[in-house]
Amino acid sequence: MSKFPSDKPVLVTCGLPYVNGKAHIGHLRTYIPADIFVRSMKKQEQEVVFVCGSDTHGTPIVVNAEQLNTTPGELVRKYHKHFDNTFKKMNVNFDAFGTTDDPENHNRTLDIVSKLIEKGYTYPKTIEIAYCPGCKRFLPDRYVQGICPHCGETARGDECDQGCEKHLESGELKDPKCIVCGENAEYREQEHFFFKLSEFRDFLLEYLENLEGTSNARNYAIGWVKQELMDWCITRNLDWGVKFPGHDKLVVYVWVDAPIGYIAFTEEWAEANNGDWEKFWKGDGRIIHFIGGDITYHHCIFWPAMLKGAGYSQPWAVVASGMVKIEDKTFSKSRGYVVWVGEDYLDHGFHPDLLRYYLVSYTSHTKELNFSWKVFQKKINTELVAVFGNFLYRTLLFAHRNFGEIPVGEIEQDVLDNIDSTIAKVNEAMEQYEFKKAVDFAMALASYGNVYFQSKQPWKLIKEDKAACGKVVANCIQIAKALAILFEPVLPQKMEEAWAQIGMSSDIHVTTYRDATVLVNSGTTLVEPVTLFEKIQDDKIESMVNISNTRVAEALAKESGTKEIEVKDMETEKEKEKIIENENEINKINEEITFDDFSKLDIRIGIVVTAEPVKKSNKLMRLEVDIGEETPRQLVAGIKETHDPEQLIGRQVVVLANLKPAKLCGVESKGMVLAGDIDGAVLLMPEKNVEAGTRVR
Ligand code: B3M
Ligand code: ZN
Repeated sequence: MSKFPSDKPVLVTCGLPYVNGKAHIGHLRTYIPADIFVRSMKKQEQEVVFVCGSDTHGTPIVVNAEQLNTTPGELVRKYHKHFDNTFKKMNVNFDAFGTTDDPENHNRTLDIVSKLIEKGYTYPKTIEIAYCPGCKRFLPDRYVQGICPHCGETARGDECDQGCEKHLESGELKDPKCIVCGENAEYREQEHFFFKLSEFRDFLLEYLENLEGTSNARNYAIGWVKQELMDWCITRNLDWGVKFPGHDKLVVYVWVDAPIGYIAFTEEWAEANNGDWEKFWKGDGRIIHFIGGDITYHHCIFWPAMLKGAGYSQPWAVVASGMVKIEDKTFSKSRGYVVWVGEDYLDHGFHPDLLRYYLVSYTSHTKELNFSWKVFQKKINTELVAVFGNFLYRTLLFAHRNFGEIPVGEIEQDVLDNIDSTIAKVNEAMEQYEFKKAVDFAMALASYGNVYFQSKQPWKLIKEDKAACGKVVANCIQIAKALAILFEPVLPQKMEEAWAQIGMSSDIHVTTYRDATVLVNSGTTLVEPVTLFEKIQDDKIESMVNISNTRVAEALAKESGTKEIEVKDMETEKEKEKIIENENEINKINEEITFDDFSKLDIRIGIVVTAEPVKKSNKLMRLEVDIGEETPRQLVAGIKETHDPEQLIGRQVVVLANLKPAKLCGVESKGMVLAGDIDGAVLLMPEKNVEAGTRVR
């Protein structure tokens, strides 16, 4: 049975962007599919409200403001505007877009937290908080960096963001350091407040069984609840945020007031539109959260428990997207793998709708999405231009030239059936949050239109039988009308233009799927059409690729520093070989070095691409190792006696990448492969396969 339209109103929300920097393509993976979903709901005649807002609190904001020498208030005002504008430009159409610093959110948070306190779901506890003796202050969450106790990766105070992604409680992080001054932090005792998440285990298990949305969210959450639920510390030592009731020096943890923003923004929508927010948050309206997969824990566990505890309704569905990669590399601002929505896309004259199309048609919503300029170009050129655009343009141009209006002609049952079945399939896919499938079904109708046009040969018919030709054209325009409606959620601005071109004067954004089979009006004047989608040229894409390559190269240079390490005493070839062989005493610990000394070493994980023995040497092997650069590095290693070339290819090794190049037996080595020297060389290898170029620290 289909889930929509339902008489229960639907509230759609998107994960709130931290407004501490610019919008990038990774952000859009939540907002664009959600906007498409909402527009499609409207076309299905489902009552739906769409809210979002800026996440303005927590250390992500405070730390950034401090680094940028501004106040949190200034910072969030600036980027709130930026996000609001970006969403408007990308045609993401929220009914309300507030901020978590709005009075509505302060009040709602106070209400919910007070209810949790009243009902005994919170308790005080003395815990260890990182404290910086240098800065003389407590270091919540992102103010502190150290080692994850679970996986050993570098982690922040509240989450292992680079490793196992686990949430960390205060005091868990090992070797804590202040991120502002770099000093070692110490743990000091302080009283904080906890939320009794552990009491919600049975509730959550039952709740999650019935949670709608994508299965990735539900399954992960069930897995976590079955393991162990830890109580959450919900207070922090910060000035900026929502005050914890009765404690002037504490604010609530950002993950308390951020999701409450969803309620506050619904209230803001209600105030402005004479609507009723309680039908969602206290009634049986359906709340659907669109989020990035990395914040599933917060939305499927912490948030429903908090709502339940405070006596509010819980989300009906959680739709979690896969991650975004940039040109096959893990998204990373510091490494330059980022595509900014403004300066890298819109400012280059690309139409917002094209990116919307790419983001939903690339792959299934829960899978990883790889942004690549070349794939972007290919998809636009071969799908939007060659199939959809081509059908619209040839139909409308032919109609305009030969009739000047929509000709008279009976619409064939087969055409109407095809439109109906496409709509049914699109709806079904939308209901399963399979946006790619939905777009593909719509595109299949465009292909059907092309085949229809081609097989009926209207260019011949016009000379033989104008009435028969008129009928073909009328049918094509019916298909074009249906396509405009079906594609409006994905390409809202372009379809406005298409709508005008087929002679429609109504507002396409309020049309419904039912309108798609309402017969077109013969006699409607047709203006001369213009092509809706232009082919993206190779040189344009090349220049975009250059921009991103330059950014990555700059980031790399910045990261590894420009100075190469001077290695002394490497006069003769023999001696150089000796160092590589590492025949020195391994027991004696070398002179102490500082962290700064260590950080000059650029050590990376690489993948061996080529391996061959160096002919003139007994010990040396020539390797080519991919360390994430454009071409693999040539390295020479003293491993000929211990390793077969075949066994090495494809293996991951650890490379010192900024060692001054040296010639060994006439072969240049640009860096060093690291190995333990116990009984012959023992190559260092990572515990599991990671991306080539991954830094070792
Ligand atoms: N501001 C962004 C993130 O962690 C965070 C989302 C809040 S949603 C209530 O992805
Ligand atoms: Zn400090």
